[in-house]
Amino acid sequence: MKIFKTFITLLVCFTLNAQTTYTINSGSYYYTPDTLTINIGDSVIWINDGGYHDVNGNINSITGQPFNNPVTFDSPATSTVGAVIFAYKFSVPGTYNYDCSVGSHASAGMVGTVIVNPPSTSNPSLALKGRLLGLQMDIVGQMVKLYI
Ligand SMILES: [Cu+2]
Repeated sequence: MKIFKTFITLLVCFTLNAQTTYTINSGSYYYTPDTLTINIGDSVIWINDGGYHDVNGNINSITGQPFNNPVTFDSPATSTVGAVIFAYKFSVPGTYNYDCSVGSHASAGMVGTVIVNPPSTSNPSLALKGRLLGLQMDIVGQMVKLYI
């Protein structure tokens, strides 16, 4: 029974702390997927399928106005096929718009959005308080307390 309880503890901890890395393929003139919804703490990497591209979340290349993202990012451009153009771990929730600032790529359609869910949406199990499989369980933030 002790081994079983330990297993459940590990399982709950793993579920609460699970973080995902998503890949966005980038090419002329697309980001695929162009809209991606993730949870706070997840990471995104943009891979270059071909061409010369960057990941610009600073100044909108079409309008010249700031994107006003929760956090500003702006990667260098690369022409290396298969290279990581940009990798970023999102730790602030909100909507992030970005484009490729190379040439007229943005107006050709090379724009994208990443939506980062706040913790309450990403981890609905955080609201859990009660009994799991007969074990008294409290969840406080990222901490799980099991009373066994
Ligand atoms: Cu581009």
